[in-house]
Amino acid sequence: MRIVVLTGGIGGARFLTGVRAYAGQVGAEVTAVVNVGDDVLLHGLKICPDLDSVMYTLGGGADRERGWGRAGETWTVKEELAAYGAEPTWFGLGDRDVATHLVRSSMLGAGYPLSAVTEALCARWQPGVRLLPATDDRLETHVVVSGPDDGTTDAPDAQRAIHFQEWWVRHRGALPTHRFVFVGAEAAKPAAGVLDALAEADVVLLAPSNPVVSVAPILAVPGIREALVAGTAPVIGISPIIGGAPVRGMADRCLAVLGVPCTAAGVGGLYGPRSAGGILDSWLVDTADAGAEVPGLTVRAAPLWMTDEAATATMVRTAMELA
Ligand code: GDP
Ligand code: FO1
Ligand code: CA
Repeated sequence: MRIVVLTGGIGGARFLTGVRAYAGQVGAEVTAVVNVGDDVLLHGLKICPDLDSVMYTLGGGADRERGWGRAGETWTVKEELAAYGAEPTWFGLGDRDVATHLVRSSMLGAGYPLSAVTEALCARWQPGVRLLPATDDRLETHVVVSGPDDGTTDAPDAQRAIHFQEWWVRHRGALPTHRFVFVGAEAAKPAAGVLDALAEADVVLLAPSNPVVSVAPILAVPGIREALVAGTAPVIGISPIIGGAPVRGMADRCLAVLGVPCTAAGVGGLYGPRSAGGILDSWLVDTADAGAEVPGLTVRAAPLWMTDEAATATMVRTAMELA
């Protein structure tokens, strides 16, 4: 049995620990197709937050509390960069984390595609699932905002696009926000292995990741959404929204920008049923949202709190039953 998971960072990484445990019980192979829209080039380094969150979490090296970056991290490089006044100072690169970005950046500079670099990094972390970036091409989520920048602008209401990391980490998503743009998506191609994995999948799971800035940029790569829709594998989504709120992160802000209600039914409707131009066959919601309806979809309720690996594996088993 082959399971493909479309995933973002922290929520997706948690989910994948459960998928890996379930796969171990039933002898399945798992491929995760990971968002790259959060990726950013800073201080000459290529940083891939979602790939790293998944790799560190599955490899046992993540800071569980913070959710991103390495456990046991120190911040000397960050302090030294700040001493030079090197911008941006609002983005924290940990010393251990920097080693990952150095290896990645030098391999990319030598001409290896991101998928091959990810495989090389995973040789150390042994995540137990195959990690594929959605694309090897440059694809970045930018956010069209207005409001004060540095306070000196003559036209404070003018719209401008900033990188997703600046929107989230620097401004905490609090600027007037108009839309998300996946820069480079039109020209991007699915990374090596992605279309084959989807074609050979027995089941496709949409992790309970942020639908707007984690899953949508994956689907924006031409060919991926089409492969999901045309594929024979059932596509089952797991709601990231429980009782009208994201468990953590910025999904509420992102959904508001799209005018989509921050509810399990709202996100299910955003993905939509495959029978009516969407991508889903079934939608799993939390027991707090039992009774949620999405026209055209089989909706089932089960506990969706990913409190530990066992609870998450049970949740995955329920999702697999929907297939
Ligand atoms: P990011 O890329 O680091 O933002 O992580 P993801 O996009 O993969 O996941 C973020 C989403 O995970 C958020 O919208 C949360 O609502 C969701 N999430 C986090 N923990 C849980 C949980 O225990 N259960 C469910 N159902 N969703 C969760
Ligand atoms: N999130 C923060 O809130 N502040 C940071 O300084 C920060 C640095 C950082 C460095 C590497 C990395 O892989 C992730 C990092 N994150 C940081 C998390 C990241 O901004 C977002 O949570 C994700 O991109 C959302 O998926
Ligand atoms: Ca993300």
